[in-house]
Amino acid sequence: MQSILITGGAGFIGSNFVRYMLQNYPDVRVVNLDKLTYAGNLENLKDVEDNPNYHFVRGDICNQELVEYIVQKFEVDVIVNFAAESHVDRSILGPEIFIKTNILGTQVLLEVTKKFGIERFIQISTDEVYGSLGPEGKFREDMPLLPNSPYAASKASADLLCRAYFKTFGVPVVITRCSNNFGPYQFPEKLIPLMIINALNDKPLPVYGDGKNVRDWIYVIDHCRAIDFVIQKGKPGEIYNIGASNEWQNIDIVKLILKKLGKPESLIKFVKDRPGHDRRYAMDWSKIKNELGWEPIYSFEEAITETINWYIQNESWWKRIISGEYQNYYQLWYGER
Ligand code: NAD
Ligand code: TDX
Repeated sequence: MQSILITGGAGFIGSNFVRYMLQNYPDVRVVNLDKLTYAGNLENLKDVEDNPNYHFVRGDICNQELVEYIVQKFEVDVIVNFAAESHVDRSILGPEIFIKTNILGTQVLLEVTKKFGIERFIQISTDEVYGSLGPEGKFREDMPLLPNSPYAASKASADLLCRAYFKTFGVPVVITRCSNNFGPYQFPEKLIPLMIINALNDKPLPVYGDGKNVRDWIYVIDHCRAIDFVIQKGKPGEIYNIGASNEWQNIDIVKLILKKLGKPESLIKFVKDRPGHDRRYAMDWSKIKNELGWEPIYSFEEAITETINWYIQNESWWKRIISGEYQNYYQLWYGER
């Protein structure tokens, strides 16, 4: 690998991955193509913007002409596609953009990968494509795709296009499906940062339904490490689940955050459930462990404490975000709950 195109690199996981690549591969050129939607934020990458190996291009993955130009200009040999509309609740409010970016955008990237013979295309997918689990069992790579939200359906559609481009055209696609990430730079619409910030502001913490939905949490840097393993050793046409065997009921995560911040549980407010709310996610990640040798290395206890501290120390980062468009979204979604 000499030149990697990271799409969506100004978002939460993408920015952590850009930083990870620049730190671990000082000889690799890193190109970040990001549309800078409400979720994209160049402040996430302030510390790397002067790195001579780092290049930022503002643009849309749906723009094939632009993607072709970038691939030629920077002699890209690997593409990692993080660019997406990523929030389930927003996909309930307005699904169209999810279809455009997550499905049509992925198809554009696949087409360019095919046209220029790019060596690897890594599609960053999600556990949500499998749907919802009962109290037992875990998602395996060979399970059917049963998405329940417009977001999950758009990600599942992109996975199927990746499969088709591999089978029909031999495009060297590898799909990863990771469980819920947490860590620095996560946009405060997602559970963990939303709860930290509301608690810091002594605002109600909106827990959907009975709070007993289960998510399997992984520290974002462990996810970045797994993607690195997949770039190096992943087999084209294969799918790799990524997880950390760290299941939590939402209510327990919320109580943990309150405890660590020294805030009262009376801030918790049970609100109207998310429609189509998946009950439980849990990943079987034995394939990536056995075949590629990856496993998570960060302790949840330490990583969540560090993440909470990051939000305490980076108030100006989130204050700028929550004072903008976020307010309209928050009113629209939580106002009626
Ligand atoms: P995010 O919303 O924080 O970031 C998405 C980024 O994509 C933003 O920078 C945004 O500006 C950019 N983007 C959106 N539309 C674009 C377009 N048309 N062209 C170019 N850039 C565009 O999302 P995230 O949480 O960092 O997730 C990144 C990827 O990882 C997504 O594909 C998501 O489905 C997947 N994923 C996320 C999680 C999680 O827990 N957050 C778990 C598994 C998989
Ligand atoms: O205010 C809230 N209250 C609440 O109870 C929010 C925002 C969430 N929740 C619940 C819903 C979920 O059960 O917390 C859980 C986590 O919610 P999100 O942070 O919205 O994540 P989730 O819906 O699980 O999806 C995430 O993981 C898979 C990411 O947002 C996706 O991008 C990824 O694909």
